[in-house]
Amino acid sequence: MKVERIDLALLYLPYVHHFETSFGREEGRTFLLVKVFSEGLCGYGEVVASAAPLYSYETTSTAWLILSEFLIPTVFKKNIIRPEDFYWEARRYRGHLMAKAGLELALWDLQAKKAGVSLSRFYGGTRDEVAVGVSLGIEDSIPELLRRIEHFLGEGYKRIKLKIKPGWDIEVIKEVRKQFPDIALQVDANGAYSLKDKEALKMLDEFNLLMLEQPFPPYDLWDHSRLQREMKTPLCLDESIISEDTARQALEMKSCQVINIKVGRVGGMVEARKIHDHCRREGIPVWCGGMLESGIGRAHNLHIASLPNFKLPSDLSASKRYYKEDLIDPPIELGKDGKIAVPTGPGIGVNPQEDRIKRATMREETFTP
Ligand code: OSB
Ligand code: MG
Repeated sequence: MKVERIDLALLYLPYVHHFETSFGREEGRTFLLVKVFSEGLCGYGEVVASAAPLYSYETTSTAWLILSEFLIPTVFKKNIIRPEDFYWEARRYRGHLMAKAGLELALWDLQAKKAGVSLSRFYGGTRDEVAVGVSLGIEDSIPELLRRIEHFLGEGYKRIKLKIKPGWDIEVIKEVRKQFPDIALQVDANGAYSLKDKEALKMLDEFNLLMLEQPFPPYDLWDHSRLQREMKTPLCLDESIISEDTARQALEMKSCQVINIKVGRVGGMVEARKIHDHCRREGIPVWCGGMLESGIGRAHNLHIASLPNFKLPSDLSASKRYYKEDLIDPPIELGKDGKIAVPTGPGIGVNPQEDRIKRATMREETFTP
């Protein structure tokens, strides 16, 4: 079995509702799809880099460049088809973890389809549905945010995550808690604070939050440790954790008590599993983060989140919460008890709709050996 062809496409999908983080407001999402072809099968992967280098230094343009000039040629030159082999070859190149993850995930999908089993089965997942929550952006006003929270609780979501930034934090959380005293609530700052905000952040302790995610910038493990020492709310790291080594270092330094695993951020499933297993050994719970993926990337996340140490609700919501017309059919839907079923068909287990992909595509290229 050989990879016969790899397709790369640049897509844009408008959101149902804008999404604002401490980086700014976005009305839609630009991302890449990778398709890997072999013996009549097609494996799909999504590259979660955005148009601008805000969440990470990667962009859709850097990912396109790294894939087309280095990663795809490596697959053909070394005759790679196994994702683990790709992982080892791709390690030679520094960084560009989202670009690597997109191609590695496409190879995982291909392997599982070849074996005729779902990715969850292939990975050794232990649950057939995953506890999820909704991640809500910054809004123009507190009443507007309260309305949105009410709406998603009404749809059956059992955990709410709110984006915060300086000026949209304590006062907002206070109002949310006043109206919803008992909901499972957590907040995410995407690195918008610094150590000089320590006293203000400590005020979050009174709101019974599940966790405070990434208060400081990515490369600040030490400052996170200094904050965690003085806060009872568990800190969760997202952007800071890019490998098993950074996870180990963060835990050794006591920089956090929870880890958010995003397969794109850590460079693929091989590394994501290492982080998962490391945390499991250390008794640290993980959950699956999201990058507002299309149904293709979200299906991958559902399979990953079926592994045993994903113990907290993941940022995985129904298709209609993100996009009017998701790229897959049927769409992903919220089931009972705030959970989403893990797809059971071969590979990602969902059906990408080529006509919708085509309509959303702005640029495409086919690569052959
Ligand atoms: O920090 O978790 C984050 C979206 C884009 C960039 C960063 C983040 C997010 C989310 C979205 O919170 C979660 C989702 O996909 O539902
Ligand atoms: Mg985050």
